[in-house]
Amino acid sequence: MRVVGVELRLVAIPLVRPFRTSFGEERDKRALLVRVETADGAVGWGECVASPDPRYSEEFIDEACLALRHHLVPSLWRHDDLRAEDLGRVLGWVRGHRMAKAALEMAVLDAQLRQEGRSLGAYLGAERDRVPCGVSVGIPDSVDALVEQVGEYVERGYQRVKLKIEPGWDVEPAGAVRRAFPKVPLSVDANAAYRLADASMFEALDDLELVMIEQPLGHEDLLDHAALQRRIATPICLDESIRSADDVRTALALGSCRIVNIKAGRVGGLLEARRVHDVAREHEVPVWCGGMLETGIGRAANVALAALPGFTLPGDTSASDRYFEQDLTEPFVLESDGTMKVPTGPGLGVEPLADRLEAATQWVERVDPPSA
Ligand code: OSB
Ligand code: MG
Repeated sequence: MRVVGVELRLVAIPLVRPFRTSFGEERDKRALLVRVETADGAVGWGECVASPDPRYSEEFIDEACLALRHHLVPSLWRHDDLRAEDLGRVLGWVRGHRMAKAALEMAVLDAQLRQEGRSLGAYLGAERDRVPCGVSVGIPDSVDALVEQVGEYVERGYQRVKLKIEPGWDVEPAGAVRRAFPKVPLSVDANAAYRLADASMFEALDDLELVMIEQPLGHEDLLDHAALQRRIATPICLDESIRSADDVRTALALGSCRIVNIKAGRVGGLLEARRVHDVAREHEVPVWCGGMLETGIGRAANVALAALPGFTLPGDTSASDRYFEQDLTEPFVLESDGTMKVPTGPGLGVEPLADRLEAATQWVERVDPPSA
């Protein structure tokens, strides 16, 4: 495959409710989309999970654009016979910028698989046609509002509810939710907001029988996570700390976690995400698919990934209507059993709807090969 042109596009879509975490609040979803065209006329779409500000990770939308425009996309021009499997090598000279790399890989892979008439799930090794879904609940204004929101999601059938916590909003709201819903699988996500000195708060959370505590400590604090895991019974799940399959090997060797959240964007792409999955599986460590409030484009990839056999816990693969009034693609829906169908069409199996895309677009820029 020869890539002959790339389009970068910023879209913005209002969220149905603001999403607040320990690191900030989002009221609309902004996403950088990547569209590649090949010499044979195939088209592929990718979605970059970088946010406008470098709060969740050091990556952010503007720098992802720069990395794509000046370094990543131009690396493709020299290759006449390119496949997605080559991108690790072709883009490997660029250090970091994993979210930007992942978006380009998704687009190339989508084009490649569309050409082959093969679905992303089948390509990755999906073993299921539906995946169990959880939901991630932002920090609202009050405990009552939280309990009400959780009730809505439980009613809809989500199989696991994750509460965002931060210092001052932890044991009390999580306890209130646990009392209101004694049987619902619950987890909390601190997004790196605590320190090992806060261990007693995590010990108190043990009483709530959570499925896991996600990223309690700083993203570089693998030793402290191991120390915390030795002090608490609830499994620690790492999100921000895991940026590669090598990171998982290190974290598991240290005992820093017992569960891994996999986000393809965070680890540099779907192929590295599969390697993360494989390492965890060899260690019999459960993984689940995280989310970054993706539009239908990124969601399609998440749901395909989540169908791999090691994804044994419900993911943050919620339905389109949990995020948006109108998604960019046909909506992803929650089935009555709390699962979501894995797309079966070629490539991602979805594409942006022209009118939605038009309405959401903030700007479009082309990156073309130097004219011969
Ligand atoms: O930590 O998992 C996280 C959203 C944006 C950034 C980080 C995280 C999240 C979520 C939402 O928890 C998951 C989703 O529903 O997409
Ligand atoms: Mg998280």
